[in-house]
Amino acid sequence: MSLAAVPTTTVDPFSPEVLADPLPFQERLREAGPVVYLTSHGVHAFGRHEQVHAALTNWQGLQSGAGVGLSNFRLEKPWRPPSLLLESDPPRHDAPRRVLSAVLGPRVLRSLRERWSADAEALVDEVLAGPDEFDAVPALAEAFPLRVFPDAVGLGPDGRENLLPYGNHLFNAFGPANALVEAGRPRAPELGARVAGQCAREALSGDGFGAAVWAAADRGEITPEQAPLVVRSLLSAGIDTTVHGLAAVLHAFATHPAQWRRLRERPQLARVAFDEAVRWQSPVQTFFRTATRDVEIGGTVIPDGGKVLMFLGAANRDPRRWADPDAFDLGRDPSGHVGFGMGLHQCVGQHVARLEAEALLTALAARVASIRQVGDGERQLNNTLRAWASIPVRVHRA
Ligand code: OVM
Repeated sequence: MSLAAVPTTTVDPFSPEVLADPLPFQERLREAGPVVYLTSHGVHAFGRHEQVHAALTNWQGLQSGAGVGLSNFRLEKPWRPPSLLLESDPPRHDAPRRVLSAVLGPRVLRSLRERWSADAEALVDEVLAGPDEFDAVPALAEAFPLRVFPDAVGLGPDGRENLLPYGNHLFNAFGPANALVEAGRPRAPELGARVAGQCAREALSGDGFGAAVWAAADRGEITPEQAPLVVRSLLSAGIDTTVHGLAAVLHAFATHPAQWRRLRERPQLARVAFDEAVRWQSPVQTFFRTATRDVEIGGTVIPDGGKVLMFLGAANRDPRRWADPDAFDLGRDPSGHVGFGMGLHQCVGQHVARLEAEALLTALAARVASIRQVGDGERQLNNTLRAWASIPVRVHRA
């Protein structure tokens, strides 16, 4: 183990300047060393693929149960009851994970494929019936997940407008208590209560993901107390992530016309295109872990109880791991990216996300000869998400 001092930086990665344009900071972080100490928050950070991967797969040494944001649940009260999946460790993590993994398994997704393809075709036809120029964020990236996912969970018609504001605050709350968190705080208790209400058995239809979670409780696979929190994970992790994942792939194609032509020639590339966009934009940029003991990563000892910050987005553009990392390229194999995490906690809904993306991209590719971004668009600043408020595009119908 090297005794060299750990490089430090005073830059705050959650400042508005870095959130608006995180790539220059992430490059400096990677080049500074395998581990960098952030004086702004008193945490060690990883920007290289090797150390981010090592941290994600070391659940024994780096726990999630003390929170995957900056806040240490050993010392501070969480703003909401902790997630049984995201913010928990084996063995308590495993039953909820098994249940949700089965609920979102291949058999269920096969049954959704046809319906979601038809839904995507209908949405794209509606959008194309309007002006050639439109904002792809509300029209497609938000509209499609909001059209299919709450129905698949089995939510009632009321209260769906709370899902995006809830998710936006949740993902901000993983970061430091900065202005983004302060802005969301007034509504947080109300949004938390409304979303919790939507997780009750009585609030859910009999045939969705939510009912399937409750059925697992009836079979004794999880307790009835756990069921609403497992449903809450669907509503927490399943909306903003897919909205900004779809925004990422739409932005990618709208700025890479040759790649769009390639997708049109081979629509089977839709799935790899989505993963490549998740690598390239990394809609979920960062998560923290907490050291359960003194643990060595990249030649540095993280002290027991110390928080570490994993830059998924930086790892996904690490030139040590990827050739030409800044290129959005349907010809590369993006597998091994950490945009869905890695290891024990790797995104349990990733197949749902891919199915949504495949349905939407396939419908678009069949109907849209060209899609070009007109103007820079507008980012939506968030402490965790690399998000879009607006992506203006012009399309030509096929
Ligand atoms: C959860 C949860 C919330 C946000 C994100 C996430 C990316 C999970 O409540 O389980 O995974």
